[in-house]
Order: sequence, then C-alpha cells, then structure tokens
Amino acid sequence: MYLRFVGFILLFISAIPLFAQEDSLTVIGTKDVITGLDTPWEILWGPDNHIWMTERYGRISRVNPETGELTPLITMPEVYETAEAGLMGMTLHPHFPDPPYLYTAYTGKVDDSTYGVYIVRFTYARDTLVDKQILIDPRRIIGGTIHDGCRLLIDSNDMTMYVTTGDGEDYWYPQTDSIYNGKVLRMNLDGSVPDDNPIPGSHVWSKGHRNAQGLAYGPHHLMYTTMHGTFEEDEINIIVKDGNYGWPNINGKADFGDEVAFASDSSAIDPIYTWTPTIAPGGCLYYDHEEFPQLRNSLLIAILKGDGDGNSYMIAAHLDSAGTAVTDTVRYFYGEYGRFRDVAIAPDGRVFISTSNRDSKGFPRQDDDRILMLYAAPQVSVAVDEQSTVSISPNPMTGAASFVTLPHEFVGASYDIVDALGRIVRTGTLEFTQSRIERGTLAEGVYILRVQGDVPCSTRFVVN
Ligand SMILES: [Ca+2]
Ligand SMILES: [Ca+2]
Repeated sequence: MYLRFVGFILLFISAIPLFAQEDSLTVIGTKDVITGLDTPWEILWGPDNHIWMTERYGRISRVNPETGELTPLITMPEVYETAEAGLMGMTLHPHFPDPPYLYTAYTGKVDDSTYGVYIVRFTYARDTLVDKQILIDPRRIIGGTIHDGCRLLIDSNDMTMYVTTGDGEDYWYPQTDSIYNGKVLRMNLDGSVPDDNPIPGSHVWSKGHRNAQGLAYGPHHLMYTTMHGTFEEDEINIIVKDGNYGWPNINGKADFGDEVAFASDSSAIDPIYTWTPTIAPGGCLYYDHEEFPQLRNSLLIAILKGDGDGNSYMIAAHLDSAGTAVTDTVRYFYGEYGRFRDVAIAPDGRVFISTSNRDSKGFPRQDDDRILMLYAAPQVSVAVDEQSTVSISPNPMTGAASFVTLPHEFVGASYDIVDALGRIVRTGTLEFTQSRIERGTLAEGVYILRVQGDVPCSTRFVVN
C-alpha cells in the first residue's frame, strides 16, 4: 500500500526547504480489491453496493468491494475481442433493480464476413443475465479492430441513453450522418429514437468524434467526453445537441489553416482541453466528494498510455466553477500500476480504478489486471527531526549517490524515502554506519529519509 500526501506546503528558505505542519494533509491510500482480471473495460458502482464489471473478452461480473469476491453473471461467446474491440461499456437502469435492466456494448459478427457494434439490454435475474435485446441495428455501427468506442450513460431526467462510438479507423464515417460511427448516439431505453433528437429518425446526437472512451455528467448537468487524438491533441469535450466536434477535419483544437476553415464552415466546437503529446484517456467520472478534498470538482480520468512503457497514471482534471474550463491537471500513481482503463465512485466517496495491462498494449505483472480502491487513509507523520542523528552528505545530492551517516545502534534498520507528495519512493536497509544511497530513479526534488530505529528519526535531502 502506498500512502501519499497532497497539500504539502513547501517553504523555501535559501536552498533548504522547511516543511509546514502536516495537519492539512489528506492521505490517499490504495489497496487491491481484486487481481487476476483480464482487461476490465467498465467498472461501475451498483445499488447493491457491488462493483459491476465488464472484461473485454466477454465476461460480466459483480465484485464485492469489501472481500474481492467475484460473482460471474455471464460470459458471452458472441463477443469478438481483438486489438481494441470486444465487450466495452456498461450501465444499469437508473432505478435498478426495478426494472432489472443492464445495458452494454460489444463488437460481434453481423454476418460471415463483417462485424458491428451491438448495443444491448439484458435482464438481471438471480446472478445471471437473460433475455438479451438488441437496441440498435448493429450494421449501423461498423465494427473495427480499433476505435470501437463505447461508453454508455443514462440521463435519469428523461431516461435517454447516450453511447459514444469510435470511428472504426475510417475518416469518412464521423462526418457522415447516416453512419453511426464517430458519434455520440442518443436513444430511448428501448432503443427507439427520441422525438427531440436533432435529425428525425436518427440516433445521432453529435458527430465528428474519433474515439471517445470517457462519458460522464459533471457540474450543471454538463456532459463530458474524453477522446483519443492522433499523435497529438487528446481531448476533453463538452457534448451538446447537434454539435460537430470536427474529426477528421479537425484534430483537437482548430489551430491550423485547414482546421480553422473547416471550423468556420461547420461551426465545429473546440475541446475545452487537449493533451499533446497524447496520453490516451480512458474512462472518466466527475468527483466532488469531501472524502478527498484534493480531488473535488474534477474529472477523474483513467489514462491508458500516459508517457508510454507502462508509465501511466490517473489524472484529476480540475474544473472552474462553471465547469467549462480545466484549471489544472494533477497526476496520481505515475508508473505504479501501468495502464488504467476506467473509474467508479462509491456514494461514500471512495474511488475505484481498474488497470488495463492485459489489453495487448501493456506490460502485465503476474497478478494483473486489478481493481484498486482509493480511500482516505490514516495520516502518517513525516515531520523532520531537526536534531536528527542521521545525516546525508553530500546534500544536495548532485552526483550518483550520497552517504547516510548514522549511529551504531541504527545499523540494520530499515528506511524509506518519501517524496514531496508524500509518496514512498524507495525502501531498504542501512547496513553500515556510512551507507550509500544511490540516486537511481530519484528525480530532482526534495525528499525525506525516514529510519526505523528504536527511536525513529528522519532527515531531509535534496536531489538536483
Ligand atoms: Ca465506470
Ligand atoms: Ca488541431
């Protein structure tokens, strides 16, 4: 388990920083809810206080978040999993279990040679799923091997469901109204077209999308998507009725000649935020619970690629009070768990996030994939002992290593190194009265060395 602090206030006096009191710190603890999964795609909190989950190969399960017990509901042989295709988003009826309806989306065959994306409804009965109903003709959402969508979201005010679809890696689809790829679709819960959709008889709500995997309501009932750009400009969008979001004529913001021209011709809408280089945002949810003050009024976004090579993370994208601009973004769990695909939030403010290391693009560890729980952990003091019997030299560490000097009675003690965000970044044992501490992967910054002797002591040092 990692403990981390946010809200550390660093006060720099000359080159030596002093830490303020840590009484305002909130600690985010993480722990495994369940491991040994295969590419969980959707996780959501159900009214039965369980996590409901799809895995891309075709299984839907309930997971007890307290015990990690998994109850499989169905494994669907009709799901076609490859590259980015397979079983994807899921949602429950807002009044579940009355009616006991579950909605999901998957790639499957429509005939011997072609694939489509199925939007379906199941009925939940005694820990199984029965009576599958196909809500939209799957030939209208052409199934690709990549860019297949699909996140689902029900508006409980008018009982309509929104579904993001990918462009199936076809440049023509997103601007073509008759094809459902590269769109946000809107339907009644029986699959019919709502009377107030922008195009009579069509499920298309907005167009010009490349591949949105995040779809969530935020403040003021604004609807957000997170979207995969090309090699540049991943996006956060606010989705409006009949909006055109520009793809493939515009990637990200309309900031080049042809993009500007298309935007003025088509009234295309700019994203509210972009990332370049791209990081591949997955699922997102809006968070505004007091459990984690540092996450309030933000979109929590599961990031798939991040910096690549497994160096991915979760992002909290903080919003302004109107919800129409991102004021800053903060990364969590950088490089610690690999790729993240989706998030879920419990009513008590706990956050759950799922990894996606077995999706063929990750570097799975033995017990991947997993669902992690984020919880408010007891605070741990890392106050620095000003009269410490342990010292580090040279400090700042400018070379490959420094030496820790400590009294004989500390020899054999374990230590850890905590970074300025309160994360334990290294642990080890001090074998000698002068023990070498390698710089290794320590980035530039301020650290605290904590030694667990009979009388614990600590000292701070700087790496630059
Ligand atoms: Ca979710
Ligand atoms: Ca652009």
